[in-house]
Amino acid sequence: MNEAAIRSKLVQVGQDRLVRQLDSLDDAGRRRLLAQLAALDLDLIGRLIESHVKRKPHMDLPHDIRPADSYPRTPDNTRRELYQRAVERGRRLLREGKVGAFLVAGGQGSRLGYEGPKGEYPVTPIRRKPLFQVFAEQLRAFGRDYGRPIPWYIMTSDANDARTRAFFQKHGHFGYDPADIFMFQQGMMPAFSFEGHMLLSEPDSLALSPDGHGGSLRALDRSGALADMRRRGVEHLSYFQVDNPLVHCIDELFLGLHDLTGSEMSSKTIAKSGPLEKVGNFVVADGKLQVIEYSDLPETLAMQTNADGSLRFNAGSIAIHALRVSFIERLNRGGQLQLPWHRAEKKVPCIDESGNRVYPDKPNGVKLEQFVFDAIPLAQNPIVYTTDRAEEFSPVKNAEGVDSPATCRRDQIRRHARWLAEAGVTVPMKDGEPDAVIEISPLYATSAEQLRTRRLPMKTVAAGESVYLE
Ligand code: UD2
Repeated sequence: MNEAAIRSKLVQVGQDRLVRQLDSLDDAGRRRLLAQLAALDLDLIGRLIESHVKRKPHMDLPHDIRPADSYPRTPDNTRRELYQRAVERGRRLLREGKVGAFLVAGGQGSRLGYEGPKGEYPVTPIRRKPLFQVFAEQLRAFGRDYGRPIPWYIMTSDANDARTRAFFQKHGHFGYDPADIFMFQQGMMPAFSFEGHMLLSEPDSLALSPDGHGGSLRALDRSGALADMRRRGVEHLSYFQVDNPLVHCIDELFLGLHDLTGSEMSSKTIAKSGPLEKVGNFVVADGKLQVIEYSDLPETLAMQTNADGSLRFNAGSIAIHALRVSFIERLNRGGQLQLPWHRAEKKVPCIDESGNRVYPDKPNGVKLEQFVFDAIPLAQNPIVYTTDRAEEFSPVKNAEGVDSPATCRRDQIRRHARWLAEAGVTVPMKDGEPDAVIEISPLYATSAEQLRTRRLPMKTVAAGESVYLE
């Protein structure tokens, strides 16, 4: 779009203020702001201002909300044979190079208070490996074991792309072949005032933020990542978030179940730690599997219990999915990804109409995001598989308290102590916690099962010892 077209579109969608702002800038500033505007879908933004910014979108809660069924972690008799076939299928997919890994790392991670991409955060207990390295080593281990490197798709955003690339460069891509890494940026959305004006962070810059992890499904298409998958023969993506070093980036059983059941989008669940834990809830709503975010599930439902006292809505979403590439292609057909937009009222530092900087102490604006789990009801045969919190979920989200670096370190040590114990090593305990600091490189073992096949260098860990296995 040329400048005249952008200006007339801005007037059409009620952004006269922005047109006046363009007039007030020098050439360089005007070019900068125009470039940002040209990257936006202004027609869509015009519609969203009416439906989601000036008013809260009317979101009817489905009438009939029931708990969702999920495949158990370990199979009962009726499923034993299915699970065996699923593991075999998962292994075959990996041997045939049909699985790609997909890390979403475009978010701003503001709650942790870490300046910079969250994947840089040093997370492991001994070597202080950054999150990116933990994932890279896991994926390298699977690539090695199955004789095929795993193409790794990494989504960043304008907020952290340059730093993420520089970090990978500086660390030699953590031993990954750069030819197997496809890094791309997600889209951005402007923040709006409650009256529907796009807010400015600088006189020549919109207050932009990433358009939500749901935007990944659009960005995979626009960036050429889907085309790259087609070229390589990748049929499934193993999707995970940047904040959870316990994630099994690749899980043969989960991928195999997903493929065998013809599911287009599969998800992992864990039992919630309590009724109000800040994770999405898997439910069947008006007959369709979907996730209702914790903030949207009415408390009366969240608190409901079964006859035995257990939580009725207990299936938490930990944002681990398997997605069929053909499903993502289908969602993008026609050029518009049809996922709902979620509205959040936020404090947005900005420049006001008279050019003053404003640092609000209460929400002054609206941000809009799409969520990846909203694709589940659009998928054929979506399934949910139950995993174990201790094995697979301990994210770093907050500087302190729950889901903090301290709890994540503790949970990594607990998991690796348990793996060692299962492999026959005596691990000292004190007050119910391992009395040692233990870290196992994914290149040494990606699971308890694999650790049992290694010739371990010790039979016993001494109290207070630091053990790093590589
Ligand atoms: C998310 C889920 C929650 C639960 C929890 C598990 C949502 C709305 N909620 O909560 O249900 O599963 O995770 O840990 O998703 N990201 C992007 N681009 C964006 C926004 C986010 O790449 O525009 C990435 C971000 O880098 C991170 C992940 O998505 O890897 C999660 O983002 P979050 O921290 O905003 O999600 P959270 O903790 O609110």
